[in-house]
Amino acid sequence: MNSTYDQIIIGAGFAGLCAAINLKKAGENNFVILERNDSIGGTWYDNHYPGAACDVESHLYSYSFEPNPHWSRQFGPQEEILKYMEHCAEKYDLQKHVQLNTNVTRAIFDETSGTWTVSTATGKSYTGKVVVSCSGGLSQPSFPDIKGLNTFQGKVFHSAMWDRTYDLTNKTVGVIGTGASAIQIVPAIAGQVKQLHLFQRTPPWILPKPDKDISALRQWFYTNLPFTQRLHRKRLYWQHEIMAVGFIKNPKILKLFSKLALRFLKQSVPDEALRKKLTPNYVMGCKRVLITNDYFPALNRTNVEVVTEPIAAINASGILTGDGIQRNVDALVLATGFQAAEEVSRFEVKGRNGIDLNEAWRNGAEAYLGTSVAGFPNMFLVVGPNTGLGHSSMILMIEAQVKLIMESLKAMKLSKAKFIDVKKSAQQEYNREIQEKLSGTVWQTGGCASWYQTKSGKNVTLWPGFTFSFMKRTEKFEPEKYEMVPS
Ligand code: N01
Repeated sequence: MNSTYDQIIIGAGFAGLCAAINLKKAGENNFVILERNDSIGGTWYDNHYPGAACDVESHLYSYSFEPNPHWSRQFGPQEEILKYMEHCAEKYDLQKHVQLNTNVTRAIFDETSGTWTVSTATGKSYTGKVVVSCSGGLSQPSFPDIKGLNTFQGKVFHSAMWDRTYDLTNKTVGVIGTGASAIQIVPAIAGQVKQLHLFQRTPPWILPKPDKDISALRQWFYTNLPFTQRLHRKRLYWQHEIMAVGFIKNPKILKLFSKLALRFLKQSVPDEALRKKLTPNYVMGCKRVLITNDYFPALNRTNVEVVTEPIAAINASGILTGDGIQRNVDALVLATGFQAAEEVSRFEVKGRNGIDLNEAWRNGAEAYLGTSVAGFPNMFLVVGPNTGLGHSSMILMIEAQVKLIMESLKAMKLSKAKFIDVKKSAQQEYNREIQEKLSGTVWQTGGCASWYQTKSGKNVTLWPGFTFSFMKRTEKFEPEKYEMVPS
């Protein structure tokens, strides 16, 4: 069975919904959104582990065109973010465009017709002039390569695949990983479980989270005097942009924040031995800086142990560390992150002359403005290579990319092009510039390994600049950077 559309959007997370809303606003209605899950929401649907919340303030981590005056907290919890997304889908009448449980397996471009054929695991295929891939930068869970993991007889969770039907009460639990997910999970379950063993490989840098309820009065102001909400968003925006100076321009600025973090650690963890385990030995910012108020208190609990001895193996009953100590556990939480830099395309993509996207990206993913890849015409990526942020809200980048896509579609329509293909030279020049800028940043020089980089050390995930500079570059379609193939 084949259905024909003007645009095919892959993924119904923040990026996919943003693309769909903008298509609607431009009067386009013949598009489909293919979503692998049984609901919209993307990462905010997948990541429903206990304690899941955003670590960017909700008034910034939301669409600029769809302010929500009713955020209950500074940093919205997962359920509230998902509800906001559902509200957007309903308001812009998107549900009728969404095909759930539709996992894309392949996208093939036909140069003669200038169309893409997208196949799915359900056996259905879709033809469209344009593909907007919004399949997520952090959507493929990464499972640790630990000997014996599959021999464990208890319950195993990945943080992004939480099983809410499993009751952790009075269980002995092992948590592997101390990233952004783990620091939310550990405090949320520490009081419920009998014993928690937290296996830490690298301690994260942690700052206090300026989180609090948003009062009814403030919500009233935001509802009735919308400029107050806009002002609040602006203030948050600039607060975050200032952080970029430290990450990109002058890592010395981060020294100040490191001092703050060390003081926070000292105040929060009285036990010196534990504090030592929790003290990072790399430059702040090299890995994502985490914010939390309840992680250290959770680690101070008598039923929580921080294990820094490397894991030697997992066996049927638990975890064996290098020092020969076996810790038996009922459940194992893998808060081990996502395949980001190493993950090339999740599904097969074939562009002009049958070139394969994974093959084109074998030395690390790259695109022009994170959006177009030479040889893959009329395919646009949202949250593509080097569009991630270490300092602010991804929604800002998503909106900028979608704006560029809309401009590209407009230009294509005006010139009656069959398809547009970014020039290889433009892509190469852009990526040379990006890699050069990245070379001086804390992400490359900070002395850590992170999901930002490929195994060879190439940073293919982060945008090395301010968000306003990305917005500026994506504001207009530059015809000279593309090959416009006439109909
Ligand atoms: O994953 P991570 P995450 N043995 O990759 C450890 C976003 N996010 O899911 O640091 C032992 O950060 C690994 O150790 P090390 C956010 O962008 C946002 O927590 O590599 N340990 C690390 O401690 C974030 O950056 C929110 O030495 C192993 C951990 O697992 C991104 O998602 C919330 C191991 C993985 O940390 C990913 O965060 C949550 C092994 N074999 C996530 N393999 C918001 O609030 C890995 N580890 C918006």
